[in-house]
Amino acid sequence: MKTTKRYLYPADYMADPSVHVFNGRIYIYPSHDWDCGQTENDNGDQYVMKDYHVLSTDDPMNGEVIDHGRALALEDIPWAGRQLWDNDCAEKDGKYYMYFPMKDRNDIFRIGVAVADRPEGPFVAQQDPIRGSYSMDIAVLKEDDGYYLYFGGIWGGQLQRYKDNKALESAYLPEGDEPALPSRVAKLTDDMLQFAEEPKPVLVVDEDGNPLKANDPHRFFEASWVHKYNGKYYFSYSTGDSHLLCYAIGDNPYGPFTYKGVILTPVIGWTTHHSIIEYKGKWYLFHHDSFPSGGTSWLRSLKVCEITYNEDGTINTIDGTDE
Ligand code: FUB
Repeated sequence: MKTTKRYLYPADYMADPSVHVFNGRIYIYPSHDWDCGQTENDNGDQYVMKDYHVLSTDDPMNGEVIDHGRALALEDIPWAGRQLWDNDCAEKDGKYYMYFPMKDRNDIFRIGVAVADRPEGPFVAQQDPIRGSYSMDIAVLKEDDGYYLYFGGIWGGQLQRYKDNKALESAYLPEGDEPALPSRVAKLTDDMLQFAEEPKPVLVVDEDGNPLKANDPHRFFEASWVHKYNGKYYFSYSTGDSHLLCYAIGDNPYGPFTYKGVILTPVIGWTTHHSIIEYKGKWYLFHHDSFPSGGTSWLRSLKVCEITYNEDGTINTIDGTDE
């Protein structure tokens, strides 16, 4: 369906919005795109982000959106290589923990943690990445029994280089009827700085309980997000090369999640990436497209629109293009 959408911050190129409500206000944790002059490739070398800004608002469709400025920069991260991709933030006991993927000096994605006293930062990075972390695209779910960190993405996201949380000698990307590579989830330690357990696969299955296959255009590619609605867990994600945002429903943070449908049809630009929150009784999809940059896939603009549910808990599909 067509719906009213808003470009949230036309003054700058930003993407991959992870959104949370802290102290009654919406805080947006995006990637910060810039025109790096790189040629586009499947490894994502054109996404060479160097810092993070935090935005906030108290009215997503109409209110002022404030850019709180640089919250964390590459040069302030002790283990920095390159490419600050999709981050997320969680609050615990009045402290704010930013989780960010970045390539280390060997060009391997790891997940770092940076800590702040306020949701907008500034954030101070830990000396080293999370032990045993790999790949990218972070989302954190806060539950009564702790915090769950979701991560992973294929192709440039490097997930195909791992099996059972160990690096493979040669990357292996499933094909055809083989089960698709799943996202991963791990609970965090009480101090929020490490994995408290071995990461587990996040299975997306069909109505018969079979994992979606590698050749299914609805299979997981990157951009995990989890929200709760009516006591159920909604795992949503990008399908990458088929350019959809899809979702699946489960009974707990680990899944399995049963595939339910498409949230957003393809947008202008190669990537699609999002988060979903409830604010003041309405549900919002934050995402991005490359329409304002004329389709340049690494110059993306943040957007927001409302989403609606049907009585059975399914989400009404939104058109990714507006015209
Ligand atoms: O922004 C860089 C990468 O592009 C993200 O990590 C992916 O989800 C895609 O949006």
